[in-house]
Amino acid sequence: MTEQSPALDNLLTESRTFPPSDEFAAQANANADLYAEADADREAFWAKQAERLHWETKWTQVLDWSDAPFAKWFVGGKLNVAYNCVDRHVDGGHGDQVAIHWVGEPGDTRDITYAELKREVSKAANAFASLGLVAGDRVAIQLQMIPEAIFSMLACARLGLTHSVVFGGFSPTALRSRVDDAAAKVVITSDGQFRRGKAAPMKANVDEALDGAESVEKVIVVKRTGEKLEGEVPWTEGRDLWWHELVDGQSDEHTPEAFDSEHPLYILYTSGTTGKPKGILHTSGGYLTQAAYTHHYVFDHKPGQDVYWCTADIGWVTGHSYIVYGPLANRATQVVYEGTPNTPHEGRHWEIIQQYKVSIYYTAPTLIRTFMKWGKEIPEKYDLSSLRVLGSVGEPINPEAWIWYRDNIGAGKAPIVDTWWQTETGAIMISPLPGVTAAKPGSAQRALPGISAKVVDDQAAEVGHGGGGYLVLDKPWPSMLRGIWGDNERYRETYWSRFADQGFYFAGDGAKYDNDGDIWLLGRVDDVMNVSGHRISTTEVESALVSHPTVAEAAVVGASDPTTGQGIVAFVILRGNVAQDEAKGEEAITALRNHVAKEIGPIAKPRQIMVVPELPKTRSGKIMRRLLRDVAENRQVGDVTTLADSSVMDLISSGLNSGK
Ligand code: 6R9
Repeated sequence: MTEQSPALDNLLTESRTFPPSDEFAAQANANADLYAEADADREAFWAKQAERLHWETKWTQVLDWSDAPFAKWFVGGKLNVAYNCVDRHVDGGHGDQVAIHWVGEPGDTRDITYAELKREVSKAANAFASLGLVAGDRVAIQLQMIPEAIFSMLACARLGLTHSVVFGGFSPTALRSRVDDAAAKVVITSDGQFRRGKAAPMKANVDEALDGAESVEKVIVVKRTGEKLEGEVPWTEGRDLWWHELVDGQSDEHTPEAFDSEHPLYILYTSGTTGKPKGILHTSGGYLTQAAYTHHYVFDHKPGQDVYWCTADIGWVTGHSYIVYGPLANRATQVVYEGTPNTPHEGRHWEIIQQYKVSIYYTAPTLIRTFMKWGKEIPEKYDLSSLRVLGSVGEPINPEAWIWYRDNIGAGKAPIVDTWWQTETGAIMISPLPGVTAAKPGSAQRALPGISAKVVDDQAAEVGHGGGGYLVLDKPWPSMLRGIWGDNERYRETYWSRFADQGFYFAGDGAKYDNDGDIWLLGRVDDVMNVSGHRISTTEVESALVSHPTVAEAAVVGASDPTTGQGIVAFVILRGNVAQDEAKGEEAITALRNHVAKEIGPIAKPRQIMVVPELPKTRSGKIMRRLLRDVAENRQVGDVTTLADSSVMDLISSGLNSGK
């Protein structure tokens, strides 16, 4: 990847920059001196950030890296994570501040103050303790976005139980393998969940998953859909307990115990390129420090003033760090929304922003492109003037989507923070700082103060400005993963073997520096195509397609090709406001192919472009290119269990077959 292909040049032509306004800069949490301060003494910098938290016992050493790649941060320190996220704010006189404006999909709402959150978490902690759970035990949680999901996570943290949240849409097989791997003693779920206006069973899936699961002693069931759910909720006497029967009668007082800074806080499974999912392990002190630090600076969050909304699901790491731990540690008032963005109508998010005067909004590029597809007329109907910071996470954001987001959601002025990080990194690593950075659409730009990232070539040598290669993290960071649950060897192998001599963490992402030395993420290294010997990233072709006025979303894969090695096959979704039949026609498709050639170069011209109604995505919004490659190569479509909506592949295949 050292040699520069024409495709890699393309993103460099994106030269628009958006410096912060004086007004924003004057009030910003961050300032440019933070970088120098962190560079001067990294450990002192992190020690200062750790002071954001309440420590029962102070640490004696900031970082112990002697057993690399197994890090220990804030060695000897003791704290309770839930105390830091809840009780501390009540003790500080903020018990009446709303912690969570919860909005249910059917329209029911609940405002939860910090005082109430403390009572709910205490009751749940007393309930879990009554089941005999002790610090170190694992609890699996498969819940939709309801308050009990957050109460459960915090109650676990309060007792030193290690939670493993499994996304609500995952299949019984996926749940079972995660329950078994962590040997979870308790599983928390609900009777059913509302999805697009309908009640769908949850408990029935959990029962299917747990058939014969040996570690599981109790299943706690939150009643959410109740009468609305068709059929009986299957029940195993002696094992299953209703949440309200177990929790409601408990005392709402509970004294938290302080745990070691390195006490395991949670396991979160993420899919590997092959084989079984990896249980990414996060611990307490360093994790919470970086979650709180990044939430404070990257979102310019002001407690008591801002209303923050992160649209992620708690089944994803973004929900852990930027709904539960970071914001609550920082005494945020936040919106938590249960449902999908188009239930009951496509303006639902904007309606919620208008109603609660949301000031910070953090979402994923896939959703921004979906909003583009629905059309700007929809957000135009709402008052979004409360918004002052916009965030993006999960994928590279195409410059066109970035500009659309800023213009149509951010009134042409809200700073956008494009935040790069991973389940493994635990918290944001590369991002502009609002009020400091002159933002560039499509680039995450620069490692945060205290963090070090580099783009290197195959030989681990840092590439020059304008060069592309692999993204590595060359220094340990507080919220880094502490391993893969039960598999130290796989941890070393997956992340630390590629650049073992240099001790770099291999992120698995392709990246490049532009001429100013800013970092552009180019997608997973396995998403790089090789067309006639030219390395072209899927991201770049997708960006070129989305920059065309008829295209809302695009996914690009490299399909094997007898002459060129790989050929570029693109799947596109058209924008809502274009004449669909015309835009699907041969002429329009040729125009699109030429558009890509013009934007990137003839080598990047897609061999084939297919217009589809939907794209296969995981719930965290990542396109599953593996499945599209199956379609492009005329294979039977592979495992779809991690898709947010598994019917999408049928929709794509049937659309294509009928179109031919
Ligand atoms: C937080 C999260 C991690 C992978 C990561 C990269 C992609 C995330 C990005 C981004 C470009 C961004 N990614 N944020 N790529 N720009 N701002 O998404 O965690 O689900 O573990 O995914 O997502 O490829 O390696 P996770």
